[in-house]
Amino acid sequence: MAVAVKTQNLPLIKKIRNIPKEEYYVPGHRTCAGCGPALQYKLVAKAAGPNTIFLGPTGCMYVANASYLCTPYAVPWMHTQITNAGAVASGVEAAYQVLIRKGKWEGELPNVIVMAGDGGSVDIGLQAMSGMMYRGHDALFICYDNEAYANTGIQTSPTTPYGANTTFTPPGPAIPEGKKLFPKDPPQLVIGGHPAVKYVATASVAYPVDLMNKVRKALNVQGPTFLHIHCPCPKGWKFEESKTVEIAKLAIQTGMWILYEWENGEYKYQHKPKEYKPVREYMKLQGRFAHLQEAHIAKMQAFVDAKLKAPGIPVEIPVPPPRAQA
Ligand SMILES: Cc1ncc(C[n+]2csc(CCOP(=O)(O)OP(=O)(O)O)c2C)c(N)n1
Ligand code: SF4
Ligand SMILES: [Mg+2]
Repeated sequence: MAVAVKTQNLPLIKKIRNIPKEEYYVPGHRTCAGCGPALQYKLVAKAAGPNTIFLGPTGCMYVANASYLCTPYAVPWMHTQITNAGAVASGVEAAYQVLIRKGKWEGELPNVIVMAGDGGSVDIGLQAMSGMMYRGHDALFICYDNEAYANTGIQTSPTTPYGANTTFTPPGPAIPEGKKLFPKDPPQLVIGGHPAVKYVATASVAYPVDLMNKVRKALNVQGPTFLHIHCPCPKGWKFEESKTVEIAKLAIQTGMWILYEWENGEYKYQHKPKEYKPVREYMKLQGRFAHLQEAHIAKMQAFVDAKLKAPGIPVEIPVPPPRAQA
């Protein structure tokens, strides 16, 4: 007889003092001082707890964490190719469903969590992520967004902001602003194309309780879920490593990052400032924007102003003309 699949119900955290003390992402890794992705990993692992399996596609959160046969993961973790984390997560989840149904695994279905960079989720890893969501696997896909292909030397990715200086978008006489394109919108990609997904949220390392509760809500939902987590990267964004949380907060205070949840078609916003600061306040602390001229900053401000009219909902963004006419 088939056995019903038991799923977890993780309680929401009301106050900082209720955050579990146990760590499942422990010290001893080799990420840079002030690494935003490492901070979010610690928070996600705490929120998810011991009954968790992480899938880690290639990127800083694999390479800088797992070196010389040592890892900081105190729960099962598996490396995947940068291209296929969604496919591996699908296989892990499907295997547990079968084991439980056949009575060969007596516990609850583990939390299956993909911890992918922006490259491993909405660029090189997009097809596998989309497949996992399309087929409706019970897994959480996290895009920890440091807005670059950081591990291979800070190359531009589809979430790198307009105007950023990366190793593939160096500013120069021909293109003074560095990156010309505006970023992709990962949550909207997921919401727009995947009817099986019922919960999507954005989060930030600046608001740990909000982040952890979004992890728990996503894990409590049966089916595929998606979190987009803003993670400042001192090396790639060129800022002092003690300012990671300050920069993350400024992103929200200037409208460069919007915190929201999308649940069954409804939007809810969190930590929305009463008044937004100019984007310049956020940009001036980061060396990746140091070359920008007034006109470029004004273009960024106009983009953010348009986004804030309908936060979380796609807006028309400036796109370059077809290449032949450029
Ligand atoms: C198919 C493939 N292409 C390129 C690479 C090289 N590569 C390894 S890590 C990486 C950067 C990944 O960027 P992201 O997913 O954003 O994670 P981050 O390093 O920023 O944490 C790249 C391009 C690879 N491993 N596999
Ligand atoms: S390059 Fe950025 S993301 Fe990678 S370990 Fe350093 S701070 Fe973290
Ligand atoms: Mg990245």
